[in-house]
Amino acid sequence: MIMKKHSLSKKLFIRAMKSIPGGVNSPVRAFRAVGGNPLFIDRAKGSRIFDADGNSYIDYVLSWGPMILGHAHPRVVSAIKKAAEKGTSYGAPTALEVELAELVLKVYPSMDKVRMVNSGTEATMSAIRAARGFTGRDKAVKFEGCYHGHADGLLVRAGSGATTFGVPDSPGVPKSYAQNTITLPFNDIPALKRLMEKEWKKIACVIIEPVVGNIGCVLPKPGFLETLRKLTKKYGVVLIFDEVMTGFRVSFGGAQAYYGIKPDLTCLGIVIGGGLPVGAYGGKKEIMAMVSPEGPVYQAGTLSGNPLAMTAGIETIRELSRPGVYRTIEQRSAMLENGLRDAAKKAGVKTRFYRAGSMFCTYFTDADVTDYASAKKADTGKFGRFFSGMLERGVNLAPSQYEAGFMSLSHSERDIESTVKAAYETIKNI
Ligand code: KE4
Repeated sequence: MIMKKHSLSKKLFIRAMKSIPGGVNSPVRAFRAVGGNPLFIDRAKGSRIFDADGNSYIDYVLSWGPMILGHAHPRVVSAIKKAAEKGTSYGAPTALEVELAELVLKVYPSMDKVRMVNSGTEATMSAIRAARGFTGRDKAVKFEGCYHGHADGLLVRAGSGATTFGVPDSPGVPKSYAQNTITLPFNDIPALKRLMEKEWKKIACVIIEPVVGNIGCVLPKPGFLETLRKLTKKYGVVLIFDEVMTGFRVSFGGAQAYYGIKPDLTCLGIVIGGGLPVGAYGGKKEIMAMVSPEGPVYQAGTLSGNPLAMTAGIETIRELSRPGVYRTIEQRSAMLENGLRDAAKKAGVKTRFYRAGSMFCTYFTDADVTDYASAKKADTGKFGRFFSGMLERGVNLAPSQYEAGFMSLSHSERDIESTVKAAYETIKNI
């Protein structure tokens, strides 16, 4: 195997570290969990990304989920170009925001109203604020390993980069903030029941990733989400589904459609911006009526509903709503799952592979992964060697055992065959 050249990425990284903390604008990109220097990307098209040195990779990060159609989709790119010629931001309402809002409400019938923001973090922190304003209660419940963005109160036992870097309880978050966040083990119904029976009067909301994509890919046990819905309804606690990652990913209607659970509020992001910065939160009209200027709960954003981002989101969702799109993505995802399982088995290496729709994760462990504690038992050293071996063989995976991988409509069967071949060659030498 000819080792790839990364000299330009290396030069850029050295330069970047002089002006940007850690040389990156988001920690997980720094390759700290897998070793080596991060790739600096020059361009992308379809299923592939190309780094500064011209190396090409089949990409399963897809910008952490948004590029579900594949990179630089012609319809999305030309629509953004046209929108840009009309100006890039007005700070005033536009028809585009109404169009995207109506599209989202059509696909997510649990949502009566939706507010656009600029990131998943803004979506979740605003949803929690609306729930607190609606109930008059202070506490928010989250699950260990779930990552809902970096708002202070949510960096408690958080997943994603917070777990990768061993700061699930980040310094800089005052104890008083963290005191209003209660964490539970994911999939632990008895713990959930005990907490709700004892503390419901203080609990404004429960926020959950219905499929936990920020410790890899952890599925809800049968009955867990249903029990959560029953208990939150019983005690008047607002149930927030953080579908920033699972929305349009686990199915067109997200995890709520996939599992048949109707949350009170939903947070979206990633796919609904088509790669441009968009987050959204919405749900029951009586809760959303609390949000300013309709109600007293303040939330704002200079670039919220930005015309370019709205255009990218509208075109992406229109493409996704075409017949057969999710069938194709499902077929490709299942083909990859079967291939990766076979590769590990043939190589005689114990792994666990989990998938929900077109998000997935390979854990290097020989025990089931059902929550944060069991995910933490995975062999991150082995994962690091897997990641590097795959990169050298032209496959780009998320640079951490505690992240999910994603499939796009543009991944061909040939891409998947090459990925599986690379996986077997990598795993057998691990
Ligand atoms: P942003 O604020 O990064 O747009 O979204 C935060 C967020 C909220 N909720 C869920 C379920 C999420 O997955 C995320 C962001 N996900 C990570 C990937 N694990 C973003 C990658 C990064 O931090 O660079």
